[in-house]
Amino acid sequence: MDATPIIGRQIMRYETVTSTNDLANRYARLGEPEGLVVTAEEQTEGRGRLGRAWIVPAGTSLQLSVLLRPALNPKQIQVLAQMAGLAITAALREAYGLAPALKWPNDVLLNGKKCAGILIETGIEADQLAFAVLGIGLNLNYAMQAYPDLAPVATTLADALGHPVDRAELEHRLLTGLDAHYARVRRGEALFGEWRAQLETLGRWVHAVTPEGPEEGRAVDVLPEGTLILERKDGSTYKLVAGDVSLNPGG
Ligand code: BT5
Repeated sequence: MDATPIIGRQIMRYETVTSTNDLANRYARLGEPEGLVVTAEEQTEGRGRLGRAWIVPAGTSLQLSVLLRPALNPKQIQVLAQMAGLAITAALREAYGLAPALKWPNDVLLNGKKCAGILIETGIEADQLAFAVLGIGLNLNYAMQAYPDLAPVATTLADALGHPVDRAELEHRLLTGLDAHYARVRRGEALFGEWRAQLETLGRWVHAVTPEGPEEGRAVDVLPEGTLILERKDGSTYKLVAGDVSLNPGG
């Protein structure tokens, strides 16, 4: 057992920031030790992957970034997203009896809609991983109805439960879970099997926008470093390394 908790041994709380990932990246470059957590009530430039925006009303939710310095090579970085996905789903199951699922590559779903997103950013020096920043956004105490563009695909815990949740309690539970999973990562354990078992994308017919154009097929497998394998109608396969899929019941 690792006796000392790493994640959350220092928590810096801000009112308004551009992005908690910006601050965590800055602290990383200043040499702060791993485990530092940066949280904010409000992000003016909260971001997702591929330059997309992460939009959340101030003071409602969990928006946090964790500075990590794992002994991983850059190709293994997906284990950090797997660790975050597992910690989030465990917290939601244990605290509220919810039945969350994971969607490839990095989303957490409740009732088929996204309630949390994960953003990993890395600092690479001489081909080595110097640090990683694990950003987590988890929608809590607001109604997604107020965001008509997102409402068809996104949700909040309050929407799923019908009542608000205790944010401090959930933050503590999430950080404790992240720390426990990070201890496993440091011991070299694979989290992939557990993560894969919760991945509702597998077996589904999906559409994807890829660098080579649109693709569609059945998601038949996923590889530990994150690549999703699609089987097209003609039986050929396509390996989706990055991007997004939309789940589609047809096909
Ligand atoms: C993500 O990106 O889902 C990663 C989100 C990470 C946010 C955290 S908050 C703390 C830290 N600081 C940051 O600046 N970021 C991290 P991606 O898979 O690219 O999804 C982005 C897409 O999700 C957007 O294009 C929208 O379609 C949708 N989206 C935006 N805001 C959302 C929300 N609050 N809930 C659900 N979906 C949302």
